[in-house]
Amino acid sequence: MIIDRIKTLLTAKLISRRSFLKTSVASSITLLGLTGCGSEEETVVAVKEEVSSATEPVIEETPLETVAPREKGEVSRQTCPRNCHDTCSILSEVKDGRIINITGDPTNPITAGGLCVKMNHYKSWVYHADRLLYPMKRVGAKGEGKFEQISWDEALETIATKIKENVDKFGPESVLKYYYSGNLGFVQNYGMMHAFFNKLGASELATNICTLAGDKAIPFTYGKDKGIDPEEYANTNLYVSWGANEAATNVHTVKFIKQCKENGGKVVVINPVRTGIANFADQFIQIKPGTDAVFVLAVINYIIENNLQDQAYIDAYTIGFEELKATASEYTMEKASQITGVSVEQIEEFAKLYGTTKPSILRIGYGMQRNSNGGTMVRAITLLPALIGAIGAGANSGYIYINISYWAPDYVGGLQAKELLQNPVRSINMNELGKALTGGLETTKETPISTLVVFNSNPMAITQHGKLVREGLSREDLFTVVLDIFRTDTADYADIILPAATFFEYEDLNQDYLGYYLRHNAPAIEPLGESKSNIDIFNALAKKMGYTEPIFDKTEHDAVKICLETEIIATQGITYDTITKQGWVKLNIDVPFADKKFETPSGKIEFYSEKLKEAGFHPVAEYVPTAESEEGDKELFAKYPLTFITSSTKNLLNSQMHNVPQVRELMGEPYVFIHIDDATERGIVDGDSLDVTNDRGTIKLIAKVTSSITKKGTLISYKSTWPKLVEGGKSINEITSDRLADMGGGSAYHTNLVEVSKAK
Ligand SMILES: Nc1nc2c(c(=O)[nH]1)N[C@H]1C(S)=C(S)[C@@H](COP(=O)(O)OP(=O)(O)OC[C@H]3O[C@@H](n4cnc5c(=O)[nH]c(N)nc54)[C@H](O)[C@@H]3O)O[C@H]1N2
Ligand SMILES: Nc1nc2c(c(=O)[nH]1)N[C@H]1C(S)=C(S)[C@@H](COP(=O)(O)OP(=O)(O)OC[C@H]3O[C@@H](n4cnc5c(=O)[nH]c(N)nc54)[C@H](O)[C@@H]3O)O[C@H]1N2
Ligand code: SF4
Ligand SMILES: [Mo]
Repeated sequence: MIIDRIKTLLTAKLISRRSFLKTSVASSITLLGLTGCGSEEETVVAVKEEVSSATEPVIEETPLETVAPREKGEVSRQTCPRNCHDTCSILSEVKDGRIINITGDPTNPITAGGLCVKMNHYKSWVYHADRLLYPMKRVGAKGEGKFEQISWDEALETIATKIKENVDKFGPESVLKYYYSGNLGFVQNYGMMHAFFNKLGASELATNICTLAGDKAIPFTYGKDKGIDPEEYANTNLYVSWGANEAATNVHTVKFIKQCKENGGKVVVINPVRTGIANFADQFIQIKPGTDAVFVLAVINYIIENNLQDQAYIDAYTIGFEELKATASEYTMEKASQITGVSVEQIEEFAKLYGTTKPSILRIGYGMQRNSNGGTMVRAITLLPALIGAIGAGANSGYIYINISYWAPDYVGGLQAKELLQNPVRSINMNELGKALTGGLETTKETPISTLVVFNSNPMAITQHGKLVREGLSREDLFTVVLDIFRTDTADYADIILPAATFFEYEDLNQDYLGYYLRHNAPAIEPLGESKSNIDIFNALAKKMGYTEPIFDKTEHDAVKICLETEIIATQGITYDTITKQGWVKLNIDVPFADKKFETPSGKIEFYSEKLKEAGFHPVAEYVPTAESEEGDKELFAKYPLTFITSSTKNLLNSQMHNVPQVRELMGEPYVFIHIDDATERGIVDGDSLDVTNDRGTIKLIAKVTSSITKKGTLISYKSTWPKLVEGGKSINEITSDRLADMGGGSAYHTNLVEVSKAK
């Protein structure tokens, strides 16, 4: 049986390569690019999975007996709306009202035919036996998970009545929406639901949970964050992966990074974790978490001491070079090596390479800035490309962080009816949900939150300091409504659960937040059971509340059209017909900073920033230890000496897919990588069940003992399993910190000290 299966896969792989070559060169590269990008022991599974996904679209073309004939159906085009850089274009086939096949669209250059290990299981997700198909009301205790089916009318009536009651008693600001990125569609995430809360006068939710410290840091240097096109990785001479994990979080760019190498370029990884890219990088710098600013300043010092900077560029387009020189001179190689755990030779090797290679691209990941010193780390990194004149020097030169600032706000403004908000309202930072619900915030002390409406998020799995979030959601006086596709841990605390449709069941518009594409999502099938899209749900609720504004009569189709009429899209000649024809269109975006105009106070790149100083930071850059580290808190470190990083895994997309049995089988029990020295000191061997503990709580993980994935002192696990699906009922975010990053009020998930022991 197994041999037959492997034979089928291998035959199909060959066939698929052949026919992919026929269809598009880019898609064949995807096949090559996707294989071998997983880390160590994960690679075998990854190869099998990606092969199976890549073969799906072409099986019908093969006459071989080993491959079963596949049914054909009507094809429509979707876009994967997950919070994933790739934003894959999808083709699905429908027969008799049911999806029979889901594949990547081979015509798109980025996503080129394959999906990813997790979303290869999209069909099992759409038709999952646990899909919520009807509205439900809670009949057990909060968190117990006992619900009873009710009608839509009863559900909406109950919600409208309770909201009105709570608004009368406590005021509209006692109502809070909690949403984030379960679905990043312009309509279904940023659309008219916000008009509903504006009309109500509910509290604002300050987003985001993901990139804020970096978002805030970059403009100090460049005025605005404008990253290069990731397809250009293939055309550069040096690609630096800095605190990113492309092989897990951005799989379709791995082929471009490999092309960079194939063309003679160099690849460097700077990360405390040996990522998939590190496996083929020319240099892997396994840095101590939270210390990147020291590394950068030592590199800058070396570049200036060796006169490798681009002085003509610096003189023309920057201010503060002398201050930069003076600041960097304090960061000697020896000091940097001691703090970062990277050898002097390695720092020098990188400095020489970076100082002498053009063009180069710095890929700044998001993991690093989820730290109490995340903003200062990103600020320091942004100084590097300016020093060597890489900014505005061409399409394949510069840096890339999150490209969404080019366009997003322009698209959705019209859907949110901001004019309906009559008075200014308080804003609650989504990173402090636990505190907000339990009276731990100044802003919620006087008017506690009475009503919580959750959509596109699963805070019990993804939000920091889970113990507090659970405490808050358990409050008997809190009325909670959850819109979701599944009965998540969060939904278990709801008074009313509303069944949400999947993106195969509604229309939307999406934008890559890294690539330069705009993509359309057409519905493939009718919503399953009585499920409804977010927009349909909020429109119906608005009617129950008695709202008569025309915005609540707009359908999702209307909303897509409104977005397409906004200036940035309309001026590029993109219409409904053009976008729906192929499902995606590449936006015409200039080479970032080609005009050398910077929206900083000086109009130049600012090595020295007065604004940064006014905000309470070093005006150039500095090293600040993280709040939970040996230097940051000696007492805490004595108790909890291990830094616990919990970033992405290729098997999940945040909390999504963890409830799909095939995916859980692939992943196995949640695990943590522990360095062999740390394990030995504690009598831990590979496979042991561990208690991972700090003052916020204890969770259970299986030990994976390693000598290379992480260094001594750092533990690596991943976000964001469902608490109810793991041993002990508590997952990663039970023990992560809800302290805020230094800039922008961002999250600091990785500023997290723990101790481990064999499970009791
Ligand atoms: N420990 C740790 N935790 C982290 C992070 C970390 O680095 N470490 N990273 C954080 C980051 S960066 C992020 S962005 C967050 C992400 O966290 P979230 O934004 O919560 O994202 P997801 O887990 O993808 O999705 C949440 C829910 O949305 C639902 N959903 C999907 N589509 C729809 C729809 O169309 N309608 C409705 N109503 N629901 C839908 C899904 O079923 C799922 O239950 O996690 C954060 N959590
Ligand atoms: N498969 C998959 N893909 C995803 C997601 C997912 O959950 N699964 N999540 C999506 C979301 S919401 C986001 S925001 C993006 C995130 O995309 P990425 O930024 O690529 O991923 P992260 O996993 O958050 O963190 C990246 C890396 O930061 C490193 N890191 C942590 N601390 C430090 C540090 O102090 N210094 C340095 N140099 N590195 C550090 C971690 O080791 C990790 O490898 O990915 C998206 N794509
Ligand atoms: S999760 Fe990312 S890589 Fe996977 S299908 Fe969706 S967009 Fe593509
Ligand atoms: Mo994120």
